[in-house]
Amino acid sequence: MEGRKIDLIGVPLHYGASRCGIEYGIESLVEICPEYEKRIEIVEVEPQKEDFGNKKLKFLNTISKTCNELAVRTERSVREGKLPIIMGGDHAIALGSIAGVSKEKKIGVLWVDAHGDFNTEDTTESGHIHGMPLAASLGYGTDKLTNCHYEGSKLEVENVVLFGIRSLDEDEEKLINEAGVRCYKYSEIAERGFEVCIAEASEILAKNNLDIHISFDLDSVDPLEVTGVSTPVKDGISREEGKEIFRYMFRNHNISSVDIVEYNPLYEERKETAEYVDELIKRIEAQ
Ligand SMILES: [Mn+2]
Repeated sequence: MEGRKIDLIGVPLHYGASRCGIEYGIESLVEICPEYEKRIEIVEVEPQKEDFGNKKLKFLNTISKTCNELAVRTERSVREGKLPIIMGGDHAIALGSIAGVSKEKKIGVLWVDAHGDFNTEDTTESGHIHGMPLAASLGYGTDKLTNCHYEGSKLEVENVVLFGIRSLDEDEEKLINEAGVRCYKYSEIAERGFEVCIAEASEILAKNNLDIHISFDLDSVDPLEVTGVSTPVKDGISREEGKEIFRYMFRNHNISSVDIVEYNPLYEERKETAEYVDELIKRIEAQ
C-alpha cells in the first residue's frame, strides 16, 4: 500500500446505539486476535452530563465530546501521511473521523451500511445518534453535531454514495432524496448485480478526483454470515463482497481513511465477526 503506515484507532462508544455490547467490540477483537492488542490506540469515552429531556438526541454531549477528540486524533494521523482505520464502537464515531480527515483534505465518502444513518433530530424515531452521522457530516441536524471539530458541513452531497441499504425510516428516506445523495439499496444491488453497482458507485466518487473515506458498518453484511451486530437486517451483501468493496476501492481511488464499526460481541454466535474485522484489516494492509 505504497508503504503508507496504518493507524488503528479504537473508539469503544456505545452511547449512539440502542443496545449495549458494542463498547466491548475492541476488547473482544483483541481477545480473539491478540496481535492487535498493542496496535490499537484507544480514544477513551468519557461520559458527560446529559439532558435526558431531549429524547431525540440521546447522549448528545458524550457523543459530541468523543467525536471531537476522535477528529483531532484522525486529523493528526492523516497529516502525518498515515491511513487511519477507526474501529467502533457504534457508527456515531464516523462523525468524528470524517470531521478529522476532512479538515486535512477534501474527501468523498462511500457509506456501506444496512441503514442510511441519515436521520436528524427531526426525522429520527429512536433518538439514537448512530442513525445520524452521515446527515450530520453533510450539515443536516443540530449544530452540536454538524459543527464537530470545525464549523459547517464536512462533505458535499455529490461526493457521497450510500451502498447496501435495506432499512430506512420514512422521513429519513425523504431527506436522502431531497438532499440528492445516490443511494444503492440492497434490492438494487441484488437486481443489477454487485459488480455493476460497485463499479458505478466508484465512478460517481471518482468524478471530482477526491480522496475517499470508506465508512463500513458490519451490519451491511448478511446477518447469516456476520452475526455480531446490534441492528441486523435480513439479506445484505456477502462477506466476500464486503472484502471486494475494499479491494475495488483501494485499486481505483486514493483511500484517505476507513471506519469499521458496530461490532457487537454480545450477539456474535461464533467468532466470525471478529475474524471478519481481522480479514478486512488484513485486506487493507495488503493493498
Ligand atoms: Mn451505520
